[in-house]
Amino acid sequence: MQRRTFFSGAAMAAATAATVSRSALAGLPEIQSAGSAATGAPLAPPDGRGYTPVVTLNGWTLPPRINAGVKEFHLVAEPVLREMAPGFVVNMWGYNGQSPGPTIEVVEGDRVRLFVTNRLPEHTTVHWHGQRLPNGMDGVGGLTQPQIPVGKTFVYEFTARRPGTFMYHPHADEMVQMAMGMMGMWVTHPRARHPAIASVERDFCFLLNAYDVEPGSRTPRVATMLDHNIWSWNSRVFPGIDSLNVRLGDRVRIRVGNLTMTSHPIHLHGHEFTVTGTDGGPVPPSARWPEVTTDVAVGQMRQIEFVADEEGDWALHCHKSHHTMGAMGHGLPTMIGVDQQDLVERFQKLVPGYMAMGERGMADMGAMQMPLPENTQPMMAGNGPHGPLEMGGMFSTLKVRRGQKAGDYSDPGWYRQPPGTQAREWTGTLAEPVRPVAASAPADAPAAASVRKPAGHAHH
Ligand SMILES: [Cu+2]
Repeated sequence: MQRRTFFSGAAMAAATAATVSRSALAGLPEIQSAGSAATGAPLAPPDGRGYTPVVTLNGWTLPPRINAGVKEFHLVAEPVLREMAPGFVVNMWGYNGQSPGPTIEVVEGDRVRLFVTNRLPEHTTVHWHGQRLPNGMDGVGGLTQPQIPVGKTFVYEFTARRPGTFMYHPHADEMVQMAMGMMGMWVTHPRARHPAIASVERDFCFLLNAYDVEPGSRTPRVATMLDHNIWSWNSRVFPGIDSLNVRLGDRVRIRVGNLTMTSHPIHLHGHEFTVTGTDGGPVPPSARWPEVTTDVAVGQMRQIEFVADEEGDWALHCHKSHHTMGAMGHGLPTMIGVDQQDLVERFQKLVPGYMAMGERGMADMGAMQMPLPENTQPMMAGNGPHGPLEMGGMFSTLKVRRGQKAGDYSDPGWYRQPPGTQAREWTGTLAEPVRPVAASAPADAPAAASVRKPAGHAHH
């Protein structure tokens, strides 16, 4: 088998269209592997059927081999190195060179054959989350099939019966294999115009995933149940997550799947959206309502849509604020208002370069060049056009530009706001605050408001 490095969607599409001999079709489809965490170009429909292909953030779409009308894919489960952000590389398990694995993109009614080769050090399976399929193709090790042993290849085959957004992941030693990054997305486009599925100009997808990577280490801790410290989209953390670049007026769809162990309220600035689809399929238009945040629970998928009709750089992020942070010590105390100067001087005698954290909040940490253990993503990172962004984890931007060309997904750079449209300092004199006069207060009223707190938690 030949191994090839993935370069671009266009190159892949060309490779797919190349003539393949009949004897070659009897063998396994060649292994296609991604060498980097760059966002791959959308893969033009390989059989000429019209749909807007998806763009997988910091991921790519696996080109099929078409064999007598069947779309064939070859997934290789294997250890990979994933660069989660520039300079932060983690040992993971994934598919075809990356975690997550490549996106599988087909059309409703397509016959699909998936070869899965196991190059992990233990057995695995692939479960096709959300799909209608014969029971024996559901990929639950022990229940619907024997596990795929180390070194072996299994074949899954079924018809993509309903359009929608799906995920794939192992149903074998799941806690370990998903904690190590084994997952991917699957998009099935409708075969014809569908009353509940709009055609869009931009279609993005990504998975929410989470890891527990101890600062200074390179391998996720697989026994962590809830207390993960790296919150990622497609195994990338801000500022390593690419922006979603669209043209002003585009109808945009974003498909978000959650394979972490907690829910993520995904929030978009500057626009309202509707949830147009879930794992169960398209939401009937009469059942939709506007939102600016949608919670994506564990094991769920949410598909949101909106018209990008406001120019600018709009934040798109999880609204749990610790999910937009990088790794931090779990025991970090709140130090706001605590004068640490005396302590700092004493510590600096013992630990040269010691810095106090958080006396005025934690914003200083975004600008500080704190010495960090090797291979550790800072808690807050990234610089914008107006200073440090003080973000990490599940954060990116929707960049809406008048001048973005149709089909151009490249980053247009930072938005230049028209003069007079940005928040600015007010330089007048500050008046004394006006306080109400308590002239008619009863004589026995307390002089100042007081709050009595319960002495313990026993009374709650
Ligand atoms: Cu979150």
